[in-house]
Amino acid sequence: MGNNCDHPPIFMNLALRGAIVASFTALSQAAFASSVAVQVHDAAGKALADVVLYAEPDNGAPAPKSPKAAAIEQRGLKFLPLVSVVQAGSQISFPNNDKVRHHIYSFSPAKKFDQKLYSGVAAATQVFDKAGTVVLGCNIHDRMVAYVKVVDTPFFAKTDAQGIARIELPAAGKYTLKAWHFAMAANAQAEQALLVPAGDAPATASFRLAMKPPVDGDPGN
Ligand SMILES: [Cu+2]
Repeated sequence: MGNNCDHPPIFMNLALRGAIVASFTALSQAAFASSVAVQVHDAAGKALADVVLYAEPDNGAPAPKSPKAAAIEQRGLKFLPLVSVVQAGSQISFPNNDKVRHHIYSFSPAKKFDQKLYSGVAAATQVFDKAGTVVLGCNIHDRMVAYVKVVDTPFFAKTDAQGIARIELPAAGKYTLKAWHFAMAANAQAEQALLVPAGDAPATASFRLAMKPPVDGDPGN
């Protein structure tokens, strides 16, 4: 009996842990009744990270506006993250966490701006209000590059190192699912119809994106 009295706490902990895991699972399924899990590979079958995926509802209703603030920092003479996705109307700040100054610019039609030399958080926040692709560079450091994909929908995600992304959706129904990668070929098949069935199980989709051929003489390729 004495032994038994020492052991119950262990069993209770295990049971409690199981109950907590189960209730978290139930909660997350309830909160996101509809979603789509997307797997992206390149033409050779290699998982592709940093692919922007976004879903536009097919019912013609305007997408809800919920722009969120984002940040692209500079650290180690790099922009971080390399790829950002925001809904049109979102603000992006550019904290400089390097000891040197940077000078950010974009010539992209979707968002042109020029942020003269600065350090710390002196750079003005920029509003990205037009859908499109924005390429950022630094006038001082030629190798610095970042991409901002501005989309007209709040339903988006970016693939992880395994080439997987999950987009939470407001409801079951028909969507157009689009993919974008900064190095994809102009003729890449980057759009597909998506039917999200009612129910708890996520819909699934996959893309096989053709990439641009490597540039001759580029040691990175
Ligand atoms: Cu720089």
